[in-house]
Amino acid sequence: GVDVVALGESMVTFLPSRPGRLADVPSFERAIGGAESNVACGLAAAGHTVRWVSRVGADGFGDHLIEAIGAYGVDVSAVRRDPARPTGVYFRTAGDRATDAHEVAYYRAGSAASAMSVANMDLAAARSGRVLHLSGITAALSDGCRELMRELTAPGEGRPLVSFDVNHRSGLWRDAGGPRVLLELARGADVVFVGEDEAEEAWGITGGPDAVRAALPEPRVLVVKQGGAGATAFVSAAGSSWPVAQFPALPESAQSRRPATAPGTAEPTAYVPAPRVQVVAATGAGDAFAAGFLSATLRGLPPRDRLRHGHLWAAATLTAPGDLAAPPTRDTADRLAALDDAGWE
Ligand code: KDG
Repeated sequence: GVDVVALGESMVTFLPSRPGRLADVPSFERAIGGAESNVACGLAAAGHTVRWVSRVGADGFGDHLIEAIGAYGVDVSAVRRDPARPTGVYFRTAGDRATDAHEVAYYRAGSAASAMSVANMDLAAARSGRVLHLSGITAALSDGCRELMRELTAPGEGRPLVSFDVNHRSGLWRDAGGPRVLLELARGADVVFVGEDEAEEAWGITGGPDAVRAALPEPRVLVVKQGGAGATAFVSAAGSSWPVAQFPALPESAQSRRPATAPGTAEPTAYVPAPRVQVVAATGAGDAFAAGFLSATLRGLPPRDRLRHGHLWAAATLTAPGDLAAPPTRDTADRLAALDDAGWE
């Protein structure tokens, strides 16, 4: 088995050659995107063993995705080609510097990956890692994809530890059921990543990380990302459906201070502020954060350091134009993560 399997749709991504409205951008540069394969590539670049499981078209874009993701060191042998459906692509514009407001144009309806289903995926390959990383994007792609997500997150003997990034993309859902499906999937996962803004948009939760935890008490690990401010991790010993031995327990000393008081929560919680960086493009930063957090988790590091690695990996992506940037080397990340608290204010 491998450390991590990531399953989801990847797309050839077209990055604008200059800022401005989609209507005005004259040319685009080819890159790759896909929330789950972004996580896979980051983890593989950092030396973890990783497999990406997906479907792509039997076309040149599919060739490119397989080659580019494989070049990061990700095992792509379980990726299937669909001769009848194309590989999805998307175009985006450069974000406004202050707000990162940008346009996204997806061409993925009817793509090879949108036809992923319980029947046409290699489920054994999907379950072949210690961790299975999934995201809410997949559930939005089609009914078959939604069923596949339910199958992969169903409790059962031999289920890998499921890591789930909510990734609410309101534009992808064809009906109003998205928020409920995402909440169900999150409840069934072991490690959940969600943005504070995302929790408000999808579920109407206001009141910060504690309110998100109150609504989502099941996952053993819940990470609430607070944008440029920081991130909070809740780590509980209870309610775990997977072997604790797979996921090192937390020493008491690892618990770090947190900004807000948490009424009624006695569980270990860590808050780490985000380093301030000049954002070039925010797309993919959440994936990098998840990859850094998972990498530190697999290495048995305490919650504070998992969050710090998440932030450092995210910073590498925030300061690059594409959805994906190589993470800092383990050495560099460890040195930066070891700075004292003053360095992390
Ligand atoms: O998280 C980054 C992704 O959003 C991007 O790479 C493209 O997977 C993608 C999506 O569905 O938006």
